[in-house]
Amino acid sequence: MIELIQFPWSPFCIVQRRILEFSGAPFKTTNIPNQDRSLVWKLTKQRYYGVPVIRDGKHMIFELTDDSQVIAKYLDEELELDLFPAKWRGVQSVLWRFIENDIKGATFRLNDIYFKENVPPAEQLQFLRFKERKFGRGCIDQWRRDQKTWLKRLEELLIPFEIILTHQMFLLDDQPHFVDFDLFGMLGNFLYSGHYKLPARHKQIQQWHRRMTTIKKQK
Ligand SMILES: N[C@@H](CCC(=O)N[C@@H](CS)C(=O)NCC(=O)O)C(=O)O
Repeated sequence: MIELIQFPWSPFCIVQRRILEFSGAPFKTTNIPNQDRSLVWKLTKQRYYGVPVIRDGKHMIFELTDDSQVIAKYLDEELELDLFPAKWRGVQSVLWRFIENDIKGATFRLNDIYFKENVPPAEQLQFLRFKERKFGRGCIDQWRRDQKTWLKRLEELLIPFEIILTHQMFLLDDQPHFVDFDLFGMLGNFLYSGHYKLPARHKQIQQWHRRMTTIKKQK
C-alpha cells in the first residue's frame, strides 16, 4: 500500500494527500514531527529530509528540485489520474510556480502566525528558530502585525483564479488537473488553523473549493 509521510498542515503534503484521496487507491499516512526528519533521511538513504515523501513497496519517491513535481507525476502514472495532460504542460508549469511562490508566500505566513496551535510545545523553539534563520529575527511577530495586509494580498492574488472559475469548473477545463490540487494544498494550509475563511468576494473559488474537497476520480 502507498504510504504518505507528512505532517498534516504542510501545503505540499495536503496536495499529495488530496491527490491520493481523489484516486480512490488505498493509502496510509505517517505523521512525523516537523523538527525530526530522521525517518525521511533514513528511508531516502540520506538523500532528502523534506516532506512529503511517498513509499510504495521498495520505492521511495521524493522531489529533486523545487519545481520537479516528481511525486504528483508518479501518482499520476501509477493511478492514471490525468493530472498532467500533454496539452496543458506549459500552462501548468507557469501556473504552479505562481501558486507555489506567490500564493504560498501569503498562505504559509498567515498560517504560521498560529504556529503555537499546530506545533507541540516541545518543538516550538526549533520551529521558531528555523523560521527566524530563514526569514529574519521576529519574522512571525512581523507577519502577525501585517496580518490584514497579507490577507488583502492573498485576496488580490486569487483574482485570476476567480475569473477563470467564472467560465469553467476547474482551473484548466472541466476536470481537475495538477494545478487544482496544488492550489487546494496552499489554501488547505491557509485554512488549517481554523482562523480564516476563503475571501468572501471569491464566490467561484468557494464553490470550486467545495468541489475539490470531495471530488473522486471517475472509475
Ligand atoms: N516542492 C516541494 C516542496 C516541499 C517542501 O518545501 N516541504 C517543506 C514542508 S511544507 C519541507 O519539508 N521543507 C524542508 C524543511 O522544513 O526542512 C514539494 O512539492 O514537495
